[in-house]
Amino acid sequence: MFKAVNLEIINAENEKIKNNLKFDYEYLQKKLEKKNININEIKEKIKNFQVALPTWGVGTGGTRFSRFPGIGEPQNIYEKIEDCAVINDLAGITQKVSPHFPWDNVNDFKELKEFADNFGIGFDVVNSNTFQDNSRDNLSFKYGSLTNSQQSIREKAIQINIEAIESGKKLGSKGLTVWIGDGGNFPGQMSFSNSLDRYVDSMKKIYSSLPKDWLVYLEHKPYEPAFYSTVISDWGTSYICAQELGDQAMCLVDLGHHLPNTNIEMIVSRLIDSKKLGGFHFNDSKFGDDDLDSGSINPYELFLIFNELTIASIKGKIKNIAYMIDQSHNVTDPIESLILSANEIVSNYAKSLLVNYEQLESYQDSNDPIKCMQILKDAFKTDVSPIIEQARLENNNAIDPISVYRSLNYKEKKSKIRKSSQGSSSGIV
Ligand code: AFD
Ligand code: MN
Ligand code: MN
Repeated sequence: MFKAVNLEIINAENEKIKNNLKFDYEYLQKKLEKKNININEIKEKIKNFQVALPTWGVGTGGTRFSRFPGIGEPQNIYEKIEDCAVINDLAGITQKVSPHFPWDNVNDFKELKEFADNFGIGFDVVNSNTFQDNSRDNLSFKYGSLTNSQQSIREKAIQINIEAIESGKKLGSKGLTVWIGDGGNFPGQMSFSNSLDRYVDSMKKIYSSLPKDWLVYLEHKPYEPAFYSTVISDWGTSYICAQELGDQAMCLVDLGHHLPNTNIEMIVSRLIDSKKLGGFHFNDSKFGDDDLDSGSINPYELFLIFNELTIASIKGKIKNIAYMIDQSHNVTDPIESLILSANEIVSNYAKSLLVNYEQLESYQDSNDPIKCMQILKDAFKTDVSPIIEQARLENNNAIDPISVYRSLNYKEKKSKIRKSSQGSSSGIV
């Protein structure tokens, strides 16, 4: 197998800080022992944790106003996979990439799969894009895709999703995420009722093309690009549609796709109990679908989400939740942002493993909100970085991935090989 980052470099850097880590790990081990927590058991879970990287996330994003490309940006799916492999070699919990079709233009799937295999990279859930025109055929998505009033346009959108499934099958993927930008900008522009009916009809056709061992993930979003109403606006609508479609349809929670102050962790719990929680798009936000780095604004929320996931998995209510990152990096090197995001995600998962749920439930039952809050806060405040770093060390990844990455001058070197893209076009990604 080919390594995107030379293992000798990683080992040499690890060697320099290994002793410090040993000290920190043993100190945390003793602290956790007092609480009857076995640090090694947690570390093993961390070593097996996985979150998928978005192919579109390794390119520099943009806003409505402009895009400022970085140097050495990946220009095609092969180069994107190479960047994802760098992240995975350093951070180690990002073995799979989630492609976006037709953004990711692939001519030879066999060759692409072999290329990815060589880097130890696999393919996660595939995403379909029916929110941009791509109008070779005059069938524009300007007024919607799967819910468009014109049947021919709906058919085109259905076809794009079926093609995404076909592509995913060739790459070894096991799922499709469907997010549509459909909605209205003005009251009265579209019938809420007719458009939802059309969505369900279109999705039924896509659903019938799913292989039996696949899932389809329905992703909701309250606004943008439509600013008055969207067809799949919230988890309730998503749940109703998933229910209507059948067992292979699940709901996907993108952390940025909620109105401000929404209690996302409670939505997660509700979806778990209704057996429809399928996956996540991790990111963070201050105002809307900001697609900022995970845990950069509200890490406690991320922890509280994992708190719901961990208690549910202890109780046997969930398994195989699809974790993906969905971010747009406008001012940072996406590789660095994705490394830090993966680290935040796994760290908050680790913190949730520190919660004594029996104790929490007993305080809940005896109506002791202070103790309940303290149990969660104690776990959240614990610095779990020695566990995460030790897991990385044992998995042959970097104890300190950012500093190893910086020592590589990776983008600098790539800028000499990769041709740079134009700088002035706007666009979310
Ligand atoms: C949207 C959604 C969705 C989609 C993405 C494209 O988050 O997951 O695929 O943007 O960047 O807001
Ligand atoms: Mn998303
Ligand atoms: Mn989004």
